[in-house]
Amino acid sequence: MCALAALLAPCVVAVPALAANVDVTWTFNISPHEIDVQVGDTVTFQFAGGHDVREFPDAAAYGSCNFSSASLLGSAGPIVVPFDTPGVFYFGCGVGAHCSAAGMYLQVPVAPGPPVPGVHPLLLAGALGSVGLGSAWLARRRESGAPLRR
Ligand SMILES: [Cu+2]
Repeated sequence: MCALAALLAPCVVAVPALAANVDVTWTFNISPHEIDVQVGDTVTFQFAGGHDVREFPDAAAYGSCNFSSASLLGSAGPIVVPFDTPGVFYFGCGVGAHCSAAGMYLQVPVAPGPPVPGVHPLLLAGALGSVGLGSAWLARRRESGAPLRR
């Protein structure tokens, strides 16, 4: 029982944090230009008007404030952007020269979320390993002709 408790203990530690939201005041010369989140989190661009939020397709477009292939997410805040997959996502304001000259750009690295709750990977691997070992042992006993029970 103690061994089982020891196995289960990491599961308790691995319980995921609740999804978080980060508010960004979307204005000239935002700071910082990078916000780190996890899968499941959201970022909310807070602004009244006079700006927009566009998502760049890649780092190159982001680095040069090139909006030719960017997607418009909205022209009035608040704009809530959910992050469902890991990766780095790039945003800028497409109004005038707000991106290139007024610092309205933001990158959001999204880290993979915590493990799926319920089954700890080590516990699952251990259970599968035990089944595998048990089957192999049984097979060897049968091959040797030894009785399975005395
Ligand atoms: Cu703007």
